[in-house]
Amino acid sequence: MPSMADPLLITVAPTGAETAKEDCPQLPTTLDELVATAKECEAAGAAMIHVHIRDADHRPTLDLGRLTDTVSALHESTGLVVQLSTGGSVHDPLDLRLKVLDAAPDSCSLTMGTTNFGDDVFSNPWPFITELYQLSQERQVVPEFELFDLGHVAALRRLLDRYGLPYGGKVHVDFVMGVPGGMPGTAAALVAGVAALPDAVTSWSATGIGRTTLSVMLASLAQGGHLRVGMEDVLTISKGVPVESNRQLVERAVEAGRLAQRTPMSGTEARALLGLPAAA
Ligand code: KMH
Ligand code: ZN
Repeated sequence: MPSMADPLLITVAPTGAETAKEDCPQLPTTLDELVATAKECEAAGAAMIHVHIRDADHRPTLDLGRLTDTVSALHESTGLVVQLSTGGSVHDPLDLRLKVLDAAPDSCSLTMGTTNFGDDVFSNPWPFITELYQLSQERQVVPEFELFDLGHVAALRRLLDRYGLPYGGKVHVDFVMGVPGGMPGTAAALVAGVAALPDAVTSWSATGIGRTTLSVMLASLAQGGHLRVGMEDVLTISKGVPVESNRQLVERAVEAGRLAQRTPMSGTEARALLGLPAAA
């Protein structure tokens, strides 16, 4: 389990699938904007990027050509671990979400159960989870297990018991907290989640949606965890003040980590943490 002295993994989730470009022009939605964001977030201290892409009209898409070009562009321009979202948007069908692995990312998100998601439902039935997991093992893609609820921790234990360890042999999870319909973004919920993790888990991070971002960040650091930040998860830097850029959120995470005596890890260190081979 992580300790206060461990290097800090900062994952940036710059775009997400929920915010419209017209409501937030600073949201990176084109490939050029995404690559520019990735470069500045890496320079600021991020080591992994969690990617959702958009189409020419800035709407969420799982277009395989675009996903493949995105993975290549991010690998060419940065040393970040590239994680593609298999969650997509709440409207994406399960078969297209499985096809995301055809774009050959380093890592993919893998959510451990269905959850209410505001007024919508984020669907992750057990057969989909097991199919995606076995596909990730076959394709040598490292999953990041997304836990939106405490029940998802139990589902992770069940998955590992039945299907063994992920590709690379490490088990990295991310608590996504404060989604309306999921677990609350509180220190108490994070403590309960961490205490319930299976022994096979080798690293964990946490992110709090919206106004829970700071409490989850501080609670994670207090327990020696890692951090995910980005405009997928929060659009204000303080009450009523819009986030200017993803870099600003990464810089804040670096500063919080510094207070906890944690130094941001590089992409190379993140690859080792996650059980990925060194970059080509
Ligand atoms: N956009 C949410 C419905 C993931 O990336 O895997 C799902 C999500 C999780 O963001
Ligand atoms: Zn996501």
